[in-house]
Amino acid sequence: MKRLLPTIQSPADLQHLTDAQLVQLATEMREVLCEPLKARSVHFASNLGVVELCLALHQIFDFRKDRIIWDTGHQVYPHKLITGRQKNFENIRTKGGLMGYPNPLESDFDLFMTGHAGCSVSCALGLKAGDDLMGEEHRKSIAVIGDGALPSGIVFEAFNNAAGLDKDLLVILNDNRMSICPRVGGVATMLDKARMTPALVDVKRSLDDFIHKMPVVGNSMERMWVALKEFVKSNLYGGMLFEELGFNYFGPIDGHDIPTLKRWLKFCKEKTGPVLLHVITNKGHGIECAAKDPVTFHTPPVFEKVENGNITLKKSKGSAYTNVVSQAIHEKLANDSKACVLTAAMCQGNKLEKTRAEFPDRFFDTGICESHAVAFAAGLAKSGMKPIVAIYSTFLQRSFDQIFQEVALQNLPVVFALDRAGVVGADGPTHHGVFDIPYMRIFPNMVVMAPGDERDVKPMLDLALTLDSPSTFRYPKATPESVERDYSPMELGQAEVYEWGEDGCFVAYGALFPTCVRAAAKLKDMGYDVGVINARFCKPLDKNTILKAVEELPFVITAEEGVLAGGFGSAVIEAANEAGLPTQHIHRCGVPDRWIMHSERDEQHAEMGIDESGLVAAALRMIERNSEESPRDSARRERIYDE
Ligand SMILES: Cc1ncc(C[n+]2csc(CCOP(=O)(O)OP(=O)(O)O)c2C)c(N)n1
Repeated sequence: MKRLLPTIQSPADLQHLTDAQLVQLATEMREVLCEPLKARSVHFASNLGVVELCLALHQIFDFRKDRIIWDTGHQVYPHKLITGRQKNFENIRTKGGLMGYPNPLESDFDLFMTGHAGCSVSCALGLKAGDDLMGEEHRKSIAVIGDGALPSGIVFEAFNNAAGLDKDLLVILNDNRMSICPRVGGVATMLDKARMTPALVDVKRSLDDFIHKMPVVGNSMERMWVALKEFVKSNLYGGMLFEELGFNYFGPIDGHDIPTLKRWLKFCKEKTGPVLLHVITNKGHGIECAAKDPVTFHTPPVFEKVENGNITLKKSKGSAYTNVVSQAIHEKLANDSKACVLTAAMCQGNKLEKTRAEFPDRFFDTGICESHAVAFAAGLAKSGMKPIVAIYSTFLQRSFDQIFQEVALQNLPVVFALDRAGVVGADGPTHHGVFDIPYMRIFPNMVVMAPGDERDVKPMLDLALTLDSPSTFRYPKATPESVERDYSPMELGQAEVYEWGEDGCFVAYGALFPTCVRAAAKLKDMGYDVGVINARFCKPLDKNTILKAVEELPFVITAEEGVLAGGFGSAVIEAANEAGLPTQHIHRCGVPDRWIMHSERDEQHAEMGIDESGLVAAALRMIERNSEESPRDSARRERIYDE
């Protein structure tokens, strides 16, 4: 049979296809979705689940003018395949290749570069309001949102606003009963109830049409029809929350049946005001193992073998910092009945499954609701518990204000364990956790720290749980490393001097410590005596140790996997400046003031000069610069040292 997918260069090429051809196309698209996984980990099960929905949407709407926002954006691969990006698809998530999320730089069919969940309805509503004001009322606006993202608070803010504005907005709820892990909470229960009434969907549609077409004669007649509609609503689909919020709710419908999807999309297209279409899909649809185990197949490891539709996954590379931290958290909960842990829908990502199973009373999954999670943790702390908020650095940004007000301002002992802190490789700029050092260190009383290596993790968590103020520690998406040394005990605000050197010093904040140790060894081979300090704390900063280096050594290089603006290096310069020390011989290595695109984490480190050779090069530049110093400069430096 002739393959159809290669003939689809743009959604315009879909228009003449029959439903049977769309079904064939869906099968071909699923085959292509498997391809990248032979080489690297990519989002998988969510994409398999929306193939038919994507095709139906592109046939019924024209997204050269209409607007579509795929919430989060991890399920955007089918959309990429039919919007002119097929030939580059194989290189998705590699340096210079397609991004794994929507990217307006790749295509006009992508409107926002996103990767965080929850903002689709707000953006689609804003687009509609903007288009109306710009005289482009004909443009339709659609948000496709999963049942995992749906309970995010901002979604309900958008629903509230949409109903108030009464804009023509179509929200498609892609309900596959899964977040990454099984979905949790009251909205999940509500959706489960709605699933039980699919047979009544068409009755509801006919009644809705009937009610809308009935002439309204006088006030009492109007009241009667409103009452009838309310009766129908509450009896046929359980008084769905969406209707109560002012949306016209339709569904649930089968999200894998193309004719059904098209029929309902056409129907919704003609509706005015905010409409929600509830679509039921299977995460992993069409690939048996993915449908059976959507948790593993959300972003599975590389495929080792694909045989007769069976997929064998490559064994993962071994441990990660996440494992070390989750093990430490588990031990804490086992030994301290006040310790508890919170995740915002990332139980699997944070590797907290064992803790969830063994301590269900002290494990809280809030769903994708980071700001709520932080305020909730504040409540737990106030009542005497010791909450550990385990959230990725990038997602915790969503709760900046709760960190400020509910936690820091109250000086509550909440511990923030920030996973994926630093650059994250293939996910790219939507997911890099590079802002947390500045956004945490600005709060009074916040203890800001980072383990230098694997050995630092447990003592740091132990210390955090003894504090009576909030604290945070960060760790990267990386294989843990351990530096051989006489281990210095973890003490609040104390750095660890790994080695003192007469020619200069690296001050490492966090997991770049082993890289700095290797860079110093290389410099030693070249004949330079460069020391290494494992800073451990950004706040309180160990001024005794670090300013001694600033004061005594020809150069100091700070190394951090975070933005330079306001980060650890800035903290060192601020402290030196406050102490009246010169700072021009302090060089900061970290994340520069531009977006770091997707590629391997190693490639990103090299790009930013925070890999071993980048750090060596930085040291050599400092050495060279110092040797080029004018006699006046060096006299001045000597005078300062003498003083
Ligand atoms: C703010 C935020 N928190 C957490 C995540 C991590 N995350 C990515 S996809 C996902 C699950 C989304 O579930 P759902 O919306 O139902 O989509 P599905 O994958 O089931 O299609 C989560 C928790 C995120 N992207 N953004």
